[in-house]
Parts: sequence; C-alpha cells; structure tokens
Amino acid sequence: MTQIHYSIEAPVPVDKVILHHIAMPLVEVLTTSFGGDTNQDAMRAAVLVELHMGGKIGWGECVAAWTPGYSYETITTATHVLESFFIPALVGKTKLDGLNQFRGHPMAKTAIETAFWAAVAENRGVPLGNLLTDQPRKTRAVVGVSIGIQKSIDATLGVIDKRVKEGYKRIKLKIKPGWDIEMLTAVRKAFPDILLMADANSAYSLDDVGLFKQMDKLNLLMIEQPLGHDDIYQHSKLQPQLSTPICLDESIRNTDDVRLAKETDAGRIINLKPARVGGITESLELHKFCYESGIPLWIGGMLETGIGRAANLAIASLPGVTLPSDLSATDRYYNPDITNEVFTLNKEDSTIDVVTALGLGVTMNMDRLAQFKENYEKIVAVSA
Ligand code: OSB
Ligand code: MG
Repeated sequence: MTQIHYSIEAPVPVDKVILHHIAMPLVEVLTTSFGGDTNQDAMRAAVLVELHMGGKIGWGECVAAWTPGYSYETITTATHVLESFFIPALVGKTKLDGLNQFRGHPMAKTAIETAFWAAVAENRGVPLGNLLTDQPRKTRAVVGVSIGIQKSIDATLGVIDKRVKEGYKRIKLKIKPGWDIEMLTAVRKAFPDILLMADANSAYSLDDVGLFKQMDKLNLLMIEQPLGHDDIYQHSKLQPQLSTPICLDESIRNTDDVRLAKETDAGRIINLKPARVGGITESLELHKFCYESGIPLWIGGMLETGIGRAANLAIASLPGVTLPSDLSATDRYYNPDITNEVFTLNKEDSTIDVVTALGLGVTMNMDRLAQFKENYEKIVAVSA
C-alpha cells in the first residue's frame, strides 16, 4: 500500500484504545464465489475499536472475517497488528501519521483510523460527515441489496421479489462458474426493468470472455470483479471487449489503482470499500479522484454492524458517489444490531437517511456488546 496523507488532527491526544471481539448472528448467510461460510455458522465476527480521546469515545469496526477469503486479513491478524503496532503508534498522539510506518492490513487500519475520526468529530461536536468535505452532502444515500448464491433459480426469483417489494431498486447477484448466465437470463426475463448487476468475486479468467459477451445482452448495470482479486492487467484485456462496464472491487487497494485502471481501461466503475483502502483518509482521496475524473463510484459493504455502516453512510453522502451503494437496511443483516439505532429503507426512492447526529451518529448498546462478546468467546473456545 502506498503512503496515505493523513491530514486530520485531533484537538487532544488519544488516551487509550480498547478492542472488543464480537460475533453476531447474521439474518442470512451471503454465499459468494469464494465459497464456504466465511462467517462461521452465520456468525459474523468483528473487532470493534473503542478509542478514548479527551473524555469522548470514537468507535471503529474491523470487517476482516474468520478466514482469509475476500481478503488476506482475518480477525486474528487484525488483532495482532492492532495490539502490537497500530494502537501503540497512536496512543498519546493527535495525528494518524504513525500508521504509515506499517504496510498492508487495511481493514485493521481502517478500524482504528475511523475510530480516530469519530472521536475527533465527538470532540468537535459535529457529525462525522461534516469533517469529510466542505461541499454540500447528500441527505439520503441511494442503496441496493446484495443477494448471495441460492439453491435454485426459483429461490433466487423469490428473494429478488421480496427485496423489490421491500423497496430495493438495485439488485446485485453473486455469481460463480455454473451459476451465472442461465440464472441471470432467467432473472432478467422475470424482471425486465430492474437495475441488475452481478458480482463474481474473482471467480473467472480470460478464457470466459464468451460468457461475459453473453452477459452483455442482459442489460446489466455492471459486472463486478470478474477476474483475479489482485489483477488489473487481465481486466484491461476484458473490458474493451464488453459494452457492460466492469466494476472493480478487490483489485482496488488505493487511488493509484484507480488511476491505473482508468489508464488501462480495466474497469469503468469503482466500488469503494473504505475498509479495503485503509480508511476514511484514503477513501476521500479516491473519491476526489473519481469525482474529478468522472468515474462512477459507489460504496461497497462488508456486512458491517451499525458501527461500520454509519461510517460508510457518511462517505456515501459525498457528491461523487453516483451509483447505488451496498448499504442495506439493518434488518437485512442483523436483528438486533449492536447499535441502538437502526437504519431503515426509504421505500419510495431506495435510499437510507444519512446520519446527522454528532460524531459517528450511532450509540453502542452495551448489553448487546456484552452478549456478542460472549458469543465470540464461545466460538473461539470450541474451535481451539
Ligand atoms: O464482494 O461486495 C462484496 C460481503 C462480504 C464480502 C464481499 C462482498 C460482500 C457484499 C456485501 O457484497 C454487501 C453488503 O454489505 O451489503
Ligand atoms: Mg464485490
């Protein structure tokens, strides 16, 4: 990862940082091409960062999973780098520069970096979003829903029907070899007009170009991350052969990757997951580049709890976020969530209200935090 230019400054130093390991029951498992259940028994794990600054607390979330499926990071690697390196580099400091001496581990970095931003917002008595830009922000973020690989095409049509009735106006379907063109064709036939897209999570190769040319006929909004998770070169060989835009997710680790993708025509849409690029600071840089270059952008999701979702929503309120984001209502992920506040879908326009309360804008439910920490301890004890 390239150096991040941290400019945010805290009015007072970081006092201390506490980590919380939690496991939360997911309302439903999101099955993807990288397979398995990266959330053991539908239990999504997370490391929450509680950062104390000037008598206020900022929260951050690490979205690394139990296993290195989507990313090489795991709950365990994140805990290690946070405890051994990132926390000691920030305690007593008013700036984030100390993080730059450490390479990689963007998800762990994001957790503490976001907690720092949230604590600064708390100290200044402003909503986090106000710290992100001087430009007018959206008050509602346009959102869609991500649907995992189902047991059958009929089951898929049923889930889409339910989501469309709930008010989601953009549907993303996970695909993998053997679960692609036939399923997508059936969906398009049943729903001729919905905003539809597919996410392959790196399951294909350039040998599959014929398949993508068939998908070109389905009027998809985009095809997300068809090729290698760390590739830009091969995507640049695929995109010019298609009329459907490729959206890069896994491949984009920072703003320079977007520059490279643009110059090589490797993808024409960017999925920005703040956790994948190392936090809010790099997200702002990447957003600025896309905005100024006219590259369509949306905010991706990692099944965040209310903590991570609130931060992602603040970023989704930026003017350069031009396509529906993977930020669904709380009840699509958790019931209950770890925060007292829930996010609901505005049915009429498929949006979620951007948080306007001070700081991160959500509050931790301490009883549930204790409960979810117990869940985590039980799972770790059983697998030890
Ligand atoms: O590829 O976008 C992805 C969740 C976990 C890992 C990877 C992905 C996803 C999603 C979830 O698609 C989107 C969401 O949080 O709603
Ligand atoms: Mg994706």
